[in-house]
Formats: sequence, C-alpha cells, structure tokens
Amino acid sequence: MANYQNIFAQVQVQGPAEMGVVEAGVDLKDRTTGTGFSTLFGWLGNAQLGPVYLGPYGVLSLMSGIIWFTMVGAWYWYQVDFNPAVFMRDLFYLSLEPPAPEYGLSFPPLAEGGYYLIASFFLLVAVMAWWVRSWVLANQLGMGKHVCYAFASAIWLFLVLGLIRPILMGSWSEAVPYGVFTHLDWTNLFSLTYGNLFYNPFHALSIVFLYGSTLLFAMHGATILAVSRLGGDRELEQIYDRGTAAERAGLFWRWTMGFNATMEGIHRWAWWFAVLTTLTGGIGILLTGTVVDNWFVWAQEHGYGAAANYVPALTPEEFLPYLPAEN
Ligand code: 07D
Ligand code: 07D
Repeated sequence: MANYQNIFAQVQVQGPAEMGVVEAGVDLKDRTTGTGFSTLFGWLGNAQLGPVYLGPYGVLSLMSGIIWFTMVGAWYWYQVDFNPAVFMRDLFYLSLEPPAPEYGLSFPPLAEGGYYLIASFFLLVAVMAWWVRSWVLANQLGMGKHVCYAFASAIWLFLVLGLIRPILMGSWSEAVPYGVFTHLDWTNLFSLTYGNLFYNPFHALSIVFLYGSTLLFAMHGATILAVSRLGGDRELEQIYDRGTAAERAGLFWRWTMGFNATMEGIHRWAWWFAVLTTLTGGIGILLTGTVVDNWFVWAQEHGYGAAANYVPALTPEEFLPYLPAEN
C-alpha cells in the first residue's frame, strides 16, 4: 500500500494544526486564528485549512472585489426588474455595459455607463491590491517574486483590455462588458471588427503558449504522478539521491525524445509558457485598432497566411464539371 500513496490513494495523517514559519518579517497580526481540517480537501491537496494571512491589502482587495461583484449583481437585478425567476433564467445573458462611443473618455450619466466606470474602478483596485498582497506575502516568506511577476503578466492583458487600450482609443466604449455571454459577444465582435484575430501574429503566439502550457502541464503532471509510486513526489530525497524517481522521470524523457528538462528547469518552462500567453496576448490586443485596423489586410500585405498567393487546386474551368447540373 505504501507504494501507492498518490493523489488517488492517500493516507491522511492528521496531527495538531501546522502554523507555518514565523521568522522575522512575518506579521502575525495579519494571521487569522482559526484552522480546520477537511478530508475532501485532503484528497485534493493538504487537508489543513488556514490560517490565512489577510493583511491590509487582502482586506482592501476582498472589499473592493465584493463591491464590484455586488454592483454588477445589483445592476442585473435592476435589469430584470427585481424578478428572481427572470434573474436565474437570464443570469448568463445579463450584462453591465461600458458607456456608448459618443461619451469618449468622459464620465457619462450613471445609467449610461457611469455606473460601469465606478464598478470598474473597484475591480481595478481589487486586482491590483491582490497583486500587492502576492508581493508582501512572498517577502514575508523570503521567497522570490515569481508568482507576482506571473500574475503581473495576466494583469497586463487585463489592463490592456479594460484600461490602456480604451484610453489609447479615446473611448471607454472599447472596454469589455461584465456579463458571461456578453463578454463572449465582445470577443467575437472585436475579432470581426479588426479583420479576424487569427491574422494577428501575437494572437497566434498567445495560442502557442496557451496550448504549450497545457502540453507542458500534462507532461510534468503525468511524469511526477508516474514516479510517485517511487517517491517522486517527495522532493527532498530526490535532490541528493542517485537512481531516484526524479532521475527516472528525467531519463524517461531523454529516452523518449533525446532531451530532458531538469527538476528546476521544468518549472521555468511552465512559468515562461504561462507568462508569455498573456504577455504576447496583451501586445496583440494593444496593437489592434491603434496600429493595425484590419489584421486580414495586414496579413495580405505581409505575406502572413496563404490567400494572397493562393493557387486553387482546380481552375474554374476544371471545377465546372463538379458543379450541380442546372435544371
Ligand atoms: C479556472 C480560475 C478561476 C476563475 C474563474 C472565473 C468571474 C466573473 C462575474 C459575470 C480560467 C471567475 C469569473 C469572477 C463573474 C460576472 C460579472 C481560470 C480559472 C472560474 N474573462 N472568456 C470565461 C473572465 C476575457 C473568453 C469564464 C474574466 C477576455 C472565452 C469566466 C476576465 C476574452 C471564454 C470568464 C475575462 C475572454 C471565456 C471561465 C477578465 C479574451 C469561455 C474563465 C477580468 C481573453 C469561458 C462563458 C476561466 C466561458 C470564459 C471570466 C476576460 C474570452 C466567466 C474574469 C475579454 C472565449 N471567462 N475573456 O475558467 O465559459 O478561466 O464563457 O479579464 O469560453 Mg473570459
Ligand atoms: C483574461 C487575463 C486577465 C485576467 C485576470 C484575472 C478576476 C476573478 C475571481 C478567482 C485569459 C482577473 C480575475 C477578476 C477572480 C475568482 C473567483 C487571461 C486573461 C487578471 N482564440 N481572442 C486569446 C484562442 C478567436 C480574441 C488568448 C483559440 C477568434 C480576443 C488565447 C482560438 C476570435 C482575444 C486565445 C481563438 C478571438 C483573444 C487569451 C481558436 C473570436 C483576447 C489568453 C482555436 C471569434 C485574448 C491576443 C488568456 C488575447 C485572446 C485563444 C479564436 C478573439 C491564447 C485557441 C478568432 C478579442 N485567444 N479568438 O490567457 O490576448 O486569456 O488576444 O479558435 O483579448 Mg482568441
């Protein structure tokens, strides 16, 4: 049995709550007092819940986020005339929309986008405060800032979509609406308006890294699970022993494709792929409408894509016999 202690077959040992390192720099007054244990959480990760270090930025972020969420929800209620049945039925279709183009970057009346701008302000504060928090907590634990920088890359795309690009375009109307399906409509319309985003090479790069992230995650996750029966998930022993699960994991890939990442390097691969998804994505969105108005035309001019030099497999004459006969 001991050989098979992996994510699916775990022995959950439970002792007193583990309160974590509290060396200099860790502010204990930010720490919540309560801890709990959950067998369900234990199956998914660590069974212990809490304590959490909230701190001023955590409180600011949560409060701001809740205000944004409640403002959006209240607007939805208003949209359905406070009818709970319609609210539930139409939840995914309801939307808080940005101001109309004629308002530019000015502050419109509340019901015509002013309310949207106020809600957006709270969302911005919530996301930024959460980012600061990721910095503060890493500092307290004496860690590098890799999580902060990775999150900053996501925030870069978020800021391009909702703040930087609308300002460059001179209109809040460019921002993304707050609705489940309406933000899909926005995404679709954005692509249509600017000549199909497939011809934006930065969209392509973003897709490369998004797909690449899933591949790397699958490879890494699968590899570690595959050697967990040899203790591969116990990282410490893996560092100083020969013939370990980690070494076999590396050898598996060297034997399979001639190259293997290192225990450290695989996490750099993962970090860069994830970060580059939103980094290149943000560049692509920033260029759209500001530098490039139509990506299809751009692609034609730059030989990106086949249509300009497209040689059909059949000439029209050759194609004629295949057309349905006229009655
Ligand atoms: C699994 C981590 C947990 C996060 C979750 C999201 C909210 C919003 C509030 C309705 C992977 C929590 C959601 C708090 C609720 C209101 C007012 C992360 C995980 C579970 N999108 N998008 C979704 C956001 C953009 C696109 C789902 C946010 C761009 C497509 C969810 C942003 C474009 C599809 C969602 C954002 C775009 C989605 C699931 C911000 C181009 C889908 C997200 C702030 C990038 C999918 C119905 C998920 C879907 C989906 C949230 C931005 C495109 C509602 C918060 C403008 C094509 N998006 N999105 O699991 O099912 O992420 O849509 O930038 O197919 Mg989106
Ligand atoms: C949105 C980063 C910001 C999010 C933050 C999170 C909260 C909630 C609450 C946890 C996601 C804030 C969180 C507030 C917290 C809780 C409870 C990351 C975000 C800070 N596309 N497309 C991409 C594909 C098409 C379009 C990226 C594929 C069409 C637009 C990605 C296809 C059209 C935009 C991607 C495809 C179109 C994108 C997003 C295929 C529509 C963007 C990467 C196979 C008809 C975005 C450059 C990401 C972008 C984007 C994939 C097709 C439009 C790689 C696979 C042609 C407008 N598309 N797309 O990580 O960057 O997003 O483009 O067809 O803006 Mg696309």
